[in-house]
Amino acid sequence: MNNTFTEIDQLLLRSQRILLIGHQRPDEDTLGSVLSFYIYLKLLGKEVKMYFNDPAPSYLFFMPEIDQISTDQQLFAERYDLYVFLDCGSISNTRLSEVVIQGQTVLNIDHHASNTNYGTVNYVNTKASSTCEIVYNFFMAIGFKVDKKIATCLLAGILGDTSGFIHSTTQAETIKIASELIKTGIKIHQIFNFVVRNKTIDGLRLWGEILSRLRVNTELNIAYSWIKDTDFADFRVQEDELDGIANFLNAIVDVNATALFRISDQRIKASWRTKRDDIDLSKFCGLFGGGGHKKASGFTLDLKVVEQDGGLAVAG
Ligand SMILES: [Mn+2]
Repeated sequence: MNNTFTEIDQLLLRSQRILLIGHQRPDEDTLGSVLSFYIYLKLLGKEVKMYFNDPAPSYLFFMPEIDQISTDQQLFAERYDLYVFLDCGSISNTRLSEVVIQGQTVLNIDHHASNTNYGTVNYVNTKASSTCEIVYNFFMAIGFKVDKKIATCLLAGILGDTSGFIHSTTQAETIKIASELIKTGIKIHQIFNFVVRNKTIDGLRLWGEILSRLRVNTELNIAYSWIKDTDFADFRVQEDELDGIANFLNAIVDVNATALFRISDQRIKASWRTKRDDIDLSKFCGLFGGGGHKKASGFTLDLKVVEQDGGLAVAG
């Protein structure tokens, strides 16, 4: 059961020391929602900090206040009145141990289908295009007028999670919200350039290599490709250059789903996408301890996988 925006408002107002937490390998949506909460709570005179397991990708450095985020676990040596999780389907998706927040007041705001309502106070809307869309609706509900800085954060999150309004999660409401955000004076094409059109030549060459590896599992009618740890050194690119490639693979017609595997020494991380309405990847990935959205989900397994006969095979 969801709490109300009024209850969330009251919880924030009566908390003084607040820690905002986003998911691992942060994207536009978790950053946009965390940063806009940070700016809002600072305006209220709160003591606020922001924690992520991993640093933000460099192409998102345009986002306001992004230099204030921390990846220092020492933040948890202190106690806070409130721990706010934004865009985190589960605690494990932050890479934090559940112990860290045991017995604490937790606010959970999210749109992942796999969210388990792990908060003390929860607001999960799986129909929202993004957590940023929920945050916008929250600000509207409490009568807070967003400024340009917050609008930049929220629009980046919406553009990121909808890949520029093309995912099935894009509703008329989503575009209406984007339109309201643009009215603050921000430029959608500038944000779009940062979020989507951000590739280097070496980065695109690596995209080409991964596209050339594409295989189809004809039994399951699934297209897949993979990324190796050594690819980044071989092509002299940062890992964040491949952000968005799993969504790009989802352009393939006539397959049930696509998978992009990241193979490391003893580990495989899978990013799944589908365009089909009758497939629930969140449930499927849940079978392997992962989760996400119906049409975009992932999981990680401790498994050694190697290249074999032009495809992938489990080693041993
Ligand atoms: Mn999201």
